[in-house]
Amino acid sequence: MYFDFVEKVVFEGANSTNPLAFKYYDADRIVLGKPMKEHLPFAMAWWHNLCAEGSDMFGRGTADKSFGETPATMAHAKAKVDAGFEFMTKLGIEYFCFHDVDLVPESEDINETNARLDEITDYILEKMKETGIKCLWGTANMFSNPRFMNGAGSTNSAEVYCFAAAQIKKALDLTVKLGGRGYVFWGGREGYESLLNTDVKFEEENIARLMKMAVNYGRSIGFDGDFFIEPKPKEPMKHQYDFDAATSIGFLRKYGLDKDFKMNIEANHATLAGHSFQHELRVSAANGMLGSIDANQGDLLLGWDTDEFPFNVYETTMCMYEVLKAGGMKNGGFNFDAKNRRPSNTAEDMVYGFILGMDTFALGLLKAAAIIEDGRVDAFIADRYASFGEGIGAKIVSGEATLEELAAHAAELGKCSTPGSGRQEMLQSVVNSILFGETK
Ligand code: XUL
Ligand code: CO
Repeated sequence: MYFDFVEKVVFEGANSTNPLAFKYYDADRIVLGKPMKEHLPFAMAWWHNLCAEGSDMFGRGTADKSFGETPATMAHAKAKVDAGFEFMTKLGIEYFCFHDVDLVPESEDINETNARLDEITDYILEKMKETGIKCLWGTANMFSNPRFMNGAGSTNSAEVYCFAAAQIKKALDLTVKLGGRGYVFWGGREGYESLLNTDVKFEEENIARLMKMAVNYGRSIGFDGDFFIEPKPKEPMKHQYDFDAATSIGFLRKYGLDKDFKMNIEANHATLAGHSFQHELRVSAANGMLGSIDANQGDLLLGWDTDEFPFNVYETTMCMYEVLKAGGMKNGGFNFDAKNRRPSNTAEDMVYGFILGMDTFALGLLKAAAIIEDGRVDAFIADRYASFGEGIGAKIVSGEATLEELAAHAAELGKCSTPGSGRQEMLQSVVNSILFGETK
């Protein structure tokens, strides 16, 4: 037992002052016809929760994640599994996400690493059977090992490319073994620092070839979930190819990968790209590609990926509004790709981080449902485009209109009427009143 200070984190309601209780996340509460836990399939990110010790560029870690064993041993890898399952069970988290090398210490020899991965996933499978906890998605870490310094799919070295392929193949095997519903490509080093040494066209083609091979292999071993691209504009590279959702969707379509892939949208990556979280979700949903979410929050005053636990209810409300409008996520979930701040270095802080994140998303869900039930925002949007529901507008939408016909229509009118107010401030007031209601 690593988290022996808590038996189980339970829902106590908004008035509770117990820091180890949920204030808003009430797993079985029905919202818009289904329980909160089905709207919000939360996942624990193995890397942040069980591996990251809070080191940064200026200093070593502050949190002890040894879980009673010597780091970089298989005993430690197993202790992480024990701690992780205890943590998820106590918080009611039903899924986890992993990179290959989060699970075991990486050896110099990939064959040895793979043998360790086989051993640890046998152990994880046992724990999954005991607890009912499931795997949301798996991925291969193709950015930490020095061999990936010039990229993985975008590397200049055919040998490195083969190691990337080998890691993807193994990570897909493990994802299928653990019943994962998704497989993620986050292109950490798939980008460039300087165009003076980079063949962009070639690198993008090579990334697409690797993804195609992954799809073919995944399908051949029975993986019927979704492949996800997780867009991010920069960091670690100056420029990353999967800049944002629109760029990634264009890339997938160009290479015929759009039927197998969807987006895994991370809040902090959206803001790094100069977009809102909601924008990235909307663009994905509008293209039928809203797949999964990396649930965190950035700091707009900083230009890097701070991966904070989300506390901004306005943001999660708008996120959940998009998710509800898109009809939920099929194979996706809400993966807390988030870490405690460096000075929050105790086991209690790990639990507080998840309570904060889960409560913030639960509140967002409740408020988004309230916006939808209130109906004013949706009615305004529907009405805003009403001129395309009849007459010449309907003809435009049906695709039958010609440019000449529309020009003739304009000529007949002579003067154009105003298109109607956008009413932004009124709508923002509506949202505020739904969010905050009456105050004491
Ligand atoms: C990095 C990031 C990754 C991916 C998985 O910014 O978000 O942890 O989620 O590789
Ligand atoms: Co992420």
